[in-house]
Amino acid sequence: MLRQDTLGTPKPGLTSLADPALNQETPPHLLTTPITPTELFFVRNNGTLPEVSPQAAADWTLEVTGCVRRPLSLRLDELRGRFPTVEVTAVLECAGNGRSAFEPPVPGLAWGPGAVGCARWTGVRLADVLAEAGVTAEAVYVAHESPDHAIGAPGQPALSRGLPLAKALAPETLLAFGMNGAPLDPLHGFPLRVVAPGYPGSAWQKWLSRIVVRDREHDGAKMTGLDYRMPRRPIRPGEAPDPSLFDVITDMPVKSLITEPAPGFCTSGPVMVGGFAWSGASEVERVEVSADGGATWQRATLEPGEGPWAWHRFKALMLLPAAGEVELLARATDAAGNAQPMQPVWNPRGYLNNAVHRIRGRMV
Ligand SMILES: Nc1nc2c(c(=O)[nH]1)N[C@H]1C(S)=C(S)[C@@H](COP(=O)(O)O)O[C@H]1N2
Ligand SMILES: [Mo]
Repeated sequence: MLRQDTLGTPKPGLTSLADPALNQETPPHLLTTPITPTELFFVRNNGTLPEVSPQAAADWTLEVTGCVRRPLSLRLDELRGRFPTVEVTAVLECAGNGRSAFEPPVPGLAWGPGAVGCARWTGVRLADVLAEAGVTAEAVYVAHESPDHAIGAPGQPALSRGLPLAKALAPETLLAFGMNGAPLDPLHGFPLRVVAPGYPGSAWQKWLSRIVVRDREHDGAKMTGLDYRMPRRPIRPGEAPDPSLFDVITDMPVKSLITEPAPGFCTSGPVMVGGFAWSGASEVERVEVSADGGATWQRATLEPGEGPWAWHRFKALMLLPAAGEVELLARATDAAGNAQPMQPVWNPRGYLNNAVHRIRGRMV
């Protein structure tokens, strides 16, 4: 089925992380457009890269099994032919985005702020496929399987995650074969991936080959223990974590990213501060910027997003009085009243760092 089983070729211009698997983030100042071009889109692989030839893609089958009345085995052309095609513009953010800012440091990939992008995803609704399979009454969770494996361990899946049934049935959740008007790129899951808008990247299973509908939460690779889970109550560094007090991450928190000016800017006169803001569960309501450490805030203008799951561009023209070093801050607030915290909220695996984004530069 697979032509090759490799680590993949890094994209030029992105920042590669120190890891045996291919992991690259986007320097935020390269994110200049509301739709992130595929060649600039961050890459997160937990293991190998299944490179699927066009022939292998034509033979690719998606199996749907488990708690269903009619197990399915669908080739891609059948999937496309049998269900309506839909397009959703959505932010994809890794749950570990910004992990390198946690203090004290936590294990895991040391992402800066750039493990996020926003693309147009084309596919069929997972709900339509599940309706065809006939989900039974005991179903509560869908599990996703792919052929990528842990590096150096061919028998061991790299990642097998899933979705609570309600999110699997939500109209925004897709089985996608297209990204930004083209077939999915091999690095982004060609020929088929899950698109779960508002949920962490880990829920967006790439190279999807099998869906198992379950009567309980999934327990596949990186579903259990502390993986992609947050403590229900705040936990202090050094405290022994009890996994039974952790929940699987679902909706991503409200967040903003300054994309202009670039860090290390050196300028005079008014400064245009801009970027993007998004929230997994709610609408972004406002973005504010500050140049005095958050003592005072200036409201930025917010553009409408391309649909409810896209990010919003924000812009603010700031008059910065003094010459010298300056730090610019951005803080987004969503319609539910959640605002970004000033400092990351520490947790043992370093997930969901949605602290205000800060960049430093110099006025001359
Ligand atoms: N099969 C498979 N799917 C996967 C992963 C993986 O390692 N294997 N990584 C997940 C994680 S943690 C993230 S953040 C997103 C990243 O998607 P991207 O590489 O298209 O940006 O893919 C998800 N889907
Ligand atoms: Mo991720």
